[in-house]
Amino acid sequence: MPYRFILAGWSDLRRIITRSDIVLEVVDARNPMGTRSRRLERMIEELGRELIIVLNKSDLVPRSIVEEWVDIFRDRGYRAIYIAATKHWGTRVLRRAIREAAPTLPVIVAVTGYPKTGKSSIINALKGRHSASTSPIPGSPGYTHHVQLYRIDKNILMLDTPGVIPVEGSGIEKVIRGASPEQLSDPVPPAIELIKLILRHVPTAFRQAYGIRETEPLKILETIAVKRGWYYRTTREPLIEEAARTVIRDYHKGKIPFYIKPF
Ligand SMILES: Nc1nc2c(ncn2[C@@H]2O[C@H](COP(=O)(O)OP(=O)(O)OP(=O)(O)O)[C@@H](O)[C@H]2O)c(=O)[nH]1
Ligand SMILES: [Mg+2]
Repeated sequence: MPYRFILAGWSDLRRIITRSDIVLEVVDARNPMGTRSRRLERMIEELGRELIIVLNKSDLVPRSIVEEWVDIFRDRGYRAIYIAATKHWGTRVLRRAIREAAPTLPVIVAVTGYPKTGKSSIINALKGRHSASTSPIPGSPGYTHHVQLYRIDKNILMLDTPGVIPVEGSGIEKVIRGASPEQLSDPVPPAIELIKLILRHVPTAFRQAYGIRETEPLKILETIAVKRGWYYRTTREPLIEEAARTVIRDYHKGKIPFYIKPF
């Protein structure tokens, strides 16, 4: 990834954090530790803003497990809650957490997180029927029309632009952190790592998601390609690149059963 892109990402994040009182760090409840960013958390602390860790997609994880994760974060001194944005579960809990963390009222909230963690879904879930009303940021001159505030509650304003954490790390780390297949030079090695990781935690995952009984990652990719009729035109070999992209996308969409347990 070009250095300039990473720099721009972090400076955008800093700007968004600076303009808010409370920052939501949205993590994937299936793998909270793999989708949090210490660098983001340090930046929020440095800038003296309040952090709330939001474990989203909790519908994909047993409740007892997600509650264990929340306890782990709270034991370490963080504010943490869990929700399932697309199901509109936990929005009331989130509003309450925001009010409790608010240093002053009205309070401005920013939503940050790695790609695909559900930032937009959270903004939409919170906007709900109040979505039409927007208002300018109080006392913030020079603020352009590019970023607006939504009033999501009497005393809660939310930045409409989510802060996307730049994706860094190895191939599999990038996938876990929401990098799309197009952002990977070759989707096959990270997809194979992802399949291995999923199988370690849920041995029947690919049977459940695709009806495939294979347990060898490359075989799983080949079988997906064959089932869907994806072949190289020249060699008639299964087009595993396309299958790898499918597995990565389906993982992001939560179509493959998987979650990590604490410890
Ligand atoms: N099962 C489940 N899926 C969710 C939930 N929230 C979001 N998703 C899905 O996760 C994917 C990403 O959601 P978005 O809200 O677009 O995530 P985002 O963080 O805004 O993504 P980017 O804008 O790409 O950074 C979509 O396929 C959503 O439907 C949730 O609570 N449960
Ligand atoms: Mg989004």
